[in-house]
Amino acid sequence: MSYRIPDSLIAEENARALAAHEDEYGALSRKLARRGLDIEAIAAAVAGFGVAVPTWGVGTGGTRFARFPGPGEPRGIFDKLEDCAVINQLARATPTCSPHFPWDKVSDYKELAERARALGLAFDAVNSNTFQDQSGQPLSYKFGSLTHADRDVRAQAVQHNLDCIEIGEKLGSKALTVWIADGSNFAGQSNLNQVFDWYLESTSQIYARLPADWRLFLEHKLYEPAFYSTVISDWGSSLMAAQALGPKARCLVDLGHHAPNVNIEQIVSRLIRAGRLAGFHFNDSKYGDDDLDAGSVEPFRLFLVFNELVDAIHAQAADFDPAYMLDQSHNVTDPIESLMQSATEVVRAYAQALIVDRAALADAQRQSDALGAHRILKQGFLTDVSPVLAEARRRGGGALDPIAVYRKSGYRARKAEERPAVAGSSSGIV
Ligand code: LRH
Ligand code: MN
Repeated sequence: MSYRIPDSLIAEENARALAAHEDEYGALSRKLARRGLDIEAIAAAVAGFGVAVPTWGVGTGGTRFARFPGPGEPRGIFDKLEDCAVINQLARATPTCSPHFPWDKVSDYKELAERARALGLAFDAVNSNTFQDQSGQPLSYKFGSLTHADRDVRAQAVQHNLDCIEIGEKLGSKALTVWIADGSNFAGQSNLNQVFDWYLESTSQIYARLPADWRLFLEHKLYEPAFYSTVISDWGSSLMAAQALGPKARCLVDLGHHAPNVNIEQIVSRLIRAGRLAGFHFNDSKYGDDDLDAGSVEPFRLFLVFNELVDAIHAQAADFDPAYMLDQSHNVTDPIESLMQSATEVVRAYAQALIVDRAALADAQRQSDALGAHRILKQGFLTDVSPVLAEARRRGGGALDPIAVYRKSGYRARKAEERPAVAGSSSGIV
């Protein structure tokens, strides 16, 4: 029998911490009330917010140099779903997960959908993969996929994406995320305009096969693995493609896919304005696509992104229903702990943005009161909303302190017994 963390342990640990929690919740409630804010409204909004877990982030991640698997590594998608269920059981913010194919390939997707349902989980966007060659694959993606100079390779890549849509339909997903590594390492290696034509030619064939209620998420990335040019390198290329393809095509913002110091919150604002914001791959970074834990390097930037999202909600922006997903690589932490912490930091940024006094901010902006406006905005970020996040978890049956309960449960050690170590690849992100 596979070990599950008993809800009784959560209840015991919550009871131990309840008095202190109620005191802090009361203090925050009074602080927000002095600002004319109702903490119960924030608690309700937080309880209704969810961010998807990347199935590829549940196992230990790595880099091109090495990957150091930990104990109790998930052996496949069924183990990954079990771990996703623990993240949601304790942190109550991740009711969905985003699968990646063929990494999560199984013979029976109906069985997979049922297993997820039994664990209280659903599937968000499915991710295709034409950035690696699979064993037995007829044509290589070494020189590209959807934009390869050889039409047969492009056709192979298109077919893989159609297969992912078919799988996604069986899983109840409503979107396909397409990130391609296509690009070049030398000036002259590819015609920068021709490859964009091939991108549109290929993605329009995928777009044509989208079910009516599906979306196509186009994910841009500045560089890596291509180091001279990347076909969909920025939001401009992504938006041009989305607008050329049709209304179901949207632009996905992975926070790590931009040059250092790029104003990502303004990109978000522009994509919202265009009605083309697909959603997010949340993570954090200091240099490149570091895939570090969300909120662990630049929490203020994450807050500023949510400030644009809450502003759009207030403005009832058209065509606004972004998908919130994490996309991280956990190379030195227990992935379950990192994903619980990161989901909590994403919800924190949302709650902080919710308590910004938007009327006062608009006033200060109208009066060009630069510092006044900044202080009003920053007050949201500087307010410790931890008590309302904890209360939303507690009311949802989760843990006041998810990581403390997880460590107390001994879940990882139990999984190490249940899951014999698999000979993992010595390097690579998964
Ligand atoms: C590319 C990316 C993409 C995934 C991959 C695992 O860097 O962000 O979203 O397919 O990571
Ligand atoms: Mn991503």
